[in-house]
Amino acid sequence: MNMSDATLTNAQIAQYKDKGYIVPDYRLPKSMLQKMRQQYETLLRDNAAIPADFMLGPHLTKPGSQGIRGSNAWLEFATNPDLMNMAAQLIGENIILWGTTIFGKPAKSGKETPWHQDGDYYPIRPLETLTIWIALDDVTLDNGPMRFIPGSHKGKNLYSHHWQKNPDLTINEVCDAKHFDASKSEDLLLEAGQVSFHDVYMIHGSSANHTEHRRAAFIVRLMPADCHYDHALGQEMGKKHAAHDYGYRPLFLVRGRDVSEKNDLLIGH
Ligand SMILES: O=C(O)CCC(=O)C(=O)O
Repeated sequence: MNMSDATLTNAQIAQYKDKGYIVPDYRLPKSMLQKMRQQYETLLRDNAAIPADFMLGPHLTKPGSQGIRGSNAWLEFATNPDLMNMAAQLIGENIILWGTTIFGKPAKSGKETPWHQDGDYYPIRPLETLTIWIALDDVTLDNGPMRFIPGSHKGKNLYSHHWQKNPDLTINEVCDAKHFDASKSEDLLLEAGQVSFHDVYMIHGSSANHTEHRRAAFIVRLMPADCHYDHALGQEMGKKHAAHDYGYRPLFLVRGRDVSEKNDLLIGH
């Protein structure tokens, strides 16, 4: 790999600010991608009772309320120095990792992720999060690519959502249609090992996967350590999203220092 691939260009940083997402030139080294895919097989085997569509916190060895038995290997993948270098270009040198998820989108049965904003239920103040979306498989138009509404992050608005109880959805909080024009969406077509970065205010979603090809992605949530991950607020919000453990998430200071001086770096560990 060319070293410069792990560095965002000024044009890419400008695009992140303008559109709310970017796909850098970077690709994970083949050996890392292979290890991640092996770890994913292990994770699925160790957690056969948990639906593969949505697996919360594979980087945690202490099971959360979803009961996942995870592994440190995912923490290592999530904090890969190349990824952190690019993240630092977008959110600064003080970085806290507060979550990971695998959206597995299994072949033939992968569920839809409805249009939503992530930030609607994050106990982070001020609200900021950078998501790194890492493709473990090739993502095509047919197997449920992520779709972004470019520019929807601008203005830092959290738009109204409604609750849609539907077993065919990965999450039930759905952004009200009046806030965006789905015909303006951009599909995230990636090869396995490519990554994208998106802003917490971005409206995004993905359709179901009816193909023969799995579309799994490992997702990393990072916040600048100027922000406060408020566990007490998380416990309050957790009443609605109990399965997400927002009140007890362990925080990992991966770079720099806790600038806010408010983050509880012990809870959940
Ligand atoms: O991978 C998907 O289909 C959905 C991911 C998502 O909503 C997210 O990363 O916030």
